[in-house]
Amino acid sequence: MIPLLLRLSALSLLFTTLAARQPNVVIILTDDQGWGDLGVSGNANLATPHIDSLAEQGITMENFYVCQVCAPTRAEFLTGRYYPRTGVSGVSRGQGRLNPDETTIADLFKKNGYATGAFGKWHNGTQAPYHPNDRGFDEYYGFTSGHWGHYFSPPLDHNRRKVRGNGYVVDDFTDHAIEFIKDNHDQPFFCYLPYNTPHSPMMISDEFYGKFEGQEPAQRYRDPSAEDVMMTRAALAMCENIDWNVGRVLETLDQLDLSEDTIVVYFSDNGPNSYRWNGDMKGRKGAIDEGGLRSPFFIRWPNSLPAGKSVSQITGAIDLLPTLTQLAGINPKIAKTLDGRSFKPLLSGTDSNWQPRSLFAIKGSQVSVRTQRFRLDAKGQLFDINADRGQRANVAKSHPAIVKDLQTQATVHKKTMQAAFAQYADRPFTVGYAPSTTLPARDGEPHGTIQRSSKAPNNSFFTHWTETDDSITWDIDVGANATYEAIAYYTCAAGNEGVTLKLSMENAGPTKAKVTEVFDPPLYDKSLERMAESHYFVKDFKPLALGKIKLSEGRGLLRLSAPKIPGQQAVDIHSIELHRIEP
Ligand SMILES: [Ca+2]
Repeated sequence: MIPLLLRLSALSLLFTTLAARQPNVVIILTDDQGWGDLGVSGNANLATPHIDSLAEQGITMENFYVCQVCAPTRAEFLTGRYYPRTGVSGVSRGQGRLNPDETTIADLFKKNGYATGAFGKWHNGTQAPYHPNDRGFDEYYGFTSGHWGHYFSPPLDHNRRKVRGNGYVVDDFTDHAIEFIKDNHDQPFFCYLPYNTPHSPMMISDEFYGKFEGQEPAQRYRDPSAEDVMMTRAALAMCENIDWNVGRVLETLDQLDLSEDTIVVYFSDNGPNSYRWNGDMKGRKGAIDEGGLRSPFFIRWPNSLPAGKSVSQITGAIDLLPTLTQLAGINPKIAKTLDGRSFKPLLSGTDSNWQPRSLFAIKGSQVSVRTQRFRLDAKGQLFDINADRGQRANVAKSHPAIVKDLQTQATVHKKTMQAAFAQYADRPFTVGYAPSTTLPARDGEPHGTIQRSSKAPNNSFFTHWTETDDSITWDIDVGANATYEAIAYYTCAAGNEGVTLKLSMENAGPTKAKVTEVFDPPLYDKSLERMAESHYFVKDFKPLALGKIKLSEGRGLLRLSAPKIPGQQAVDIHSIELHRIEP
């Protein structure tokens, strides 16, 4: 006789199987890939059959808009809200941080029983409570910064632990996503795959670059003299690598018999990172014109959505939280105002009540407004996008009433966004909100002779430290009164050993340690970076225990100094790590 418990569990398994299964969701977000960097958009310079298949088997949103740069788009996708409301203002020095009081799309799916994972470039905060593991993702593998200095087996973050990547980052992120999908194949999952290419550094293996090496692109930017063909070749090779990885994800879904039940979404976070073929559109990444803002967008869900359909209504990243939750039958209610709206009616064809709308792009004090027909650009010029995607003919004089209306809308939007963001403009870096906190060089301030290894802080370290008066400071907010074990990640050239490092805060510390060990590894090999001039410098760093420091709750400046420099220089510094010891 079968034990009752076993029979009951078999019964509940049966009911689970019979009940409408909540769809899985896979979001593929690329980085600096333009609308035009795909075969399906009409670019014959490259082949992207797997991504193109999403358009053939799913729905294309023809007029899908994102922000002009990375972190803002990610924030809008995660929250359904315009990015200045969420605390995000830019891409570096903590500007990408998404306020902890925002509800993310992952929070909503997790609350509804989904397994949640993110694999790739996060770019919405590094320290707790901004880390992806604090934002609704059970599983995280990638890097949290705005860009990364090396793409072959670089240092990465796996659920807040420092790990070394395995192979080309996009392949590596895909491997982890596939593993996550396999592990969760028998329950609903939400898999966010924010790839970090074709963002620079333009590193790509010969396997993908070979086809493009020496090739003259047949289709060019509308002003070919502005195009750097070396950059185009590398970007297109990176896009073919993305396509290969998208193919691996789709094949995994097929193998697990999950394709029918899985919503797959594909889009990019801003326009192309160089002038290359992009339809006839004006501008590139960073511009609040069509070229900087229009993204490819495909959504495939064989069980419920038609294949090969195109939707022309304007939509954007702010719409994804309401749309995807509605498709999955999840209540999208969040405590804050949603800016986006669900475009499920457009997908299913019941769009008779779709109301006209304006989509706004904001860059500092500049605003651009897109309506279904027009774009008012930041200079007040009006373009009839339906007839003139390239924004060549200013038709403001023919439509004075529309210009006036859109200018008013732009002004209101700017005031609203600036007022919303003002309260978040000054945010220190959080320490002690999780057992371990990393303060990278990116978030620090060099003083005296100390310099950054590269112009862009995102993946930099501090170098050229020669004077005992020099120091590095981090503006921090300590979340918990506690004693912290401090570690500095350093390199030290031969002859410079014997440096004393001192860590202090106004009323805390100091704690000191002497660098006794020379550690001076070479920079990572950059032979697979395809641009002649490289701004990326990466090397390994070694931990040095600085001792314990007792920090009090509240804001202050954490300072690293070197009271003794016996050699030519002190040390290079990558980051400070603070481990909270429970009081
Ligand atoms: Ca980007």
